Amino acid sequence: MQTTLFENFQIISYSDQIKSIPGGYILTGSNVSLEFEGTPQGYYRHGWQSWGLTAWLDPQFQLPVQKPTLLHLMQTDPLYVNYLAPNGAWLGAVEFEDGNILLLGALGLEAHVALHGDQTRSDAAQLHGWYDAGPGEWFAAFGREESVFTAYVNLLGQRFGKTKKGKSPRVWCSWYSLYTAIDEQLLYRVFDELGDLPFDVLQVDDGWQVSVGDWQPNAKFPSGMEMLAQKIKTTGRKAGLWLAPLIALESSQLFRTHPDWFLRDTDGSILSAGFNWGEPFYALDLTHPAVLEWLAALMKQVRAWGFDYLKLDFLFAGALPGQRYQNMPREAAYRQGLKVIQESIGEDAYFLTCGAPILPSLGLCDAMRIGPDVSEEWENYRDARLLYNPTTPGARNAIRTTVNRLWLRPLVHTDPDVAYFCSLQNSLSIDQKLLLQDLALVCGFKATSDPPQWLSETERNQLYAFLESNPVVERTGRYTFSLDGREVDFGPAMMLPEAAKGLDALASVVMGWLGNQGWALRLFDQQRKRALQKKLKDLYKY
Ligand code: 9PG
Repeated sequence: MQTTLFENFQIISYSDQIKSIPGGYILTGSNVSLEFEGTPQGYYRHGWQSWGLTAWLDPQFQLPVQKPTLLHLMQTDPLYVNYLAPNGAWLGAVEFEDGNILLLGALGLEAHVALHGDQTRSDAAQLHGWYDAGPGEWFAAFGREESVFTAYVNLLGQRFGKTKKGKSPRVWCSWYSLYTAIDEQLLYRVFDELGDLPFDVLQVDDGWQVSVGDWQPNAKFPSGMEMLAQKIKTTGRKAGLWLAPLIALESSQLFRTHPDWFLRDTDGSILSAGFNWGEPFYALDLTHPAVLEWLAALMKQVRAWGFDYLKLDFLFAGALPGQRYQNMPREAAYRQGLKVIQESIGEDAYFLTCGAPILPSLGLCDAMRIGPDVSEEWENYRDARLLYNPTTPGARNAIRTTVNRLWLRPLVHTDPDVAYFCSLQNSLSIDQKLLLQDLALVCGFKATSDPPQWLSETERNQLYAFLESNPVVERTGRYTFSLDGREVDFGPAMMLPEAAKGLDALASVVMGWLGNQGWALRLFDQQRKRALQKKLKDLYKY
């Protein structure tokens, strides 16, 4: 069916069915397209999972394929990573000269949007949306950016639901200072030193487990997990724990005992879902009844230990394309698994998803990481420029994607990752640190990993004030906000690097190749661990 939409703007829609609703139209079809005249100024690209690049791009700019390819499954939507035209997961939008935008957004799962030119006319283009698994509904809207996204997110809320929790807790998380070097002694010490800093949750991140897949405490936690949770609770806070329950490392007991529980490639071999911790890891098949049973038991175990804030990470693995026990679309399989997890966690605990496919997680969690990891540096030259990888840790990458996903706020607590306050071993400028802090205030989700011992008195006071502050946030532009009347501009984080040229292009090929070598990633991992040990020794005199 072909209809002209939006009175003051000629957009031809090709879809099976069209219904007008306040603020836009609902289109139905497995393939829909909105054809418009004129050259768009910008294209809104929406990344598939938490870490995936989300930004307004120049539609003329050919986004380089990020490297290394070995990490595509864990950093991108592997189905579309090589797609040439501007494209993104579930939704896409174009911006016109007058500042109005045209949005096409899926209201269901397994959907993708791209900006295509018209082969026969140079002045016409289309926002083209398709469902991978049969027909579904779309929302089409034209107008001011904020009202268009608000209308879209409201419709998503009706279909997927939203968190029932009020405010998000203030979190101290062990990752961005101690990384995997955590042990019982060190954490107990940090917990004691936090004193009266107003945190609601102390969250233990990666490093406590025997292996990714084997969720028992390792030798660095001899007193066990119940004691750890207990210790946190005696400080008057909730105990938080990180797990990556949908994946298992090659060397884990889980993977070795249950190879039949994992997602397979079309050729029947077990599909590697990525490479981290110095080895490949694999994805659990969420359509396998034994896997769901195991997951439910794991969640109940963690809750029984006493943890009531769970950060579940690397969740994208549950929605990767592949062969499943039961033939089911990938995101539907994920959502079914996440529901089992959510029910086993129970409503009285707080559930944060990370590395999670965005739409399929809505309504089933309280908070969602909406950008990649931060780090103690603004941008890493190798990653940004040579690998063209906007998903690796770095303050700029995190701010860019997070700010462009703030429209999700009505449905889920939006976690921008941690803010830093300490100057020790941190190359962020004061302004860059402030941007991260202000982003946390805009998101309404405050977290840090700074151990109190690393903070000067002034820095500790700043952290205290940050945790206590509750500014009135007003959006004044796409990247600008007013916090209690103070202007904040996230613009400096938005720019993407230029594609590598000249010598850099050569270095890019070499680095891309290296990044695909297991041994190189392992070496890199070891080097990072050594540097961390040295840093902790310096800082903690251990
Ligand atoms: C623990 C960490 C922290 C962090 C998570 C996640 O693309 N990557 O290679 C990649 C690796 C790790 C990662 C993010 C991306 O970090 O976001 O907060 O919990 O795991 O290992």
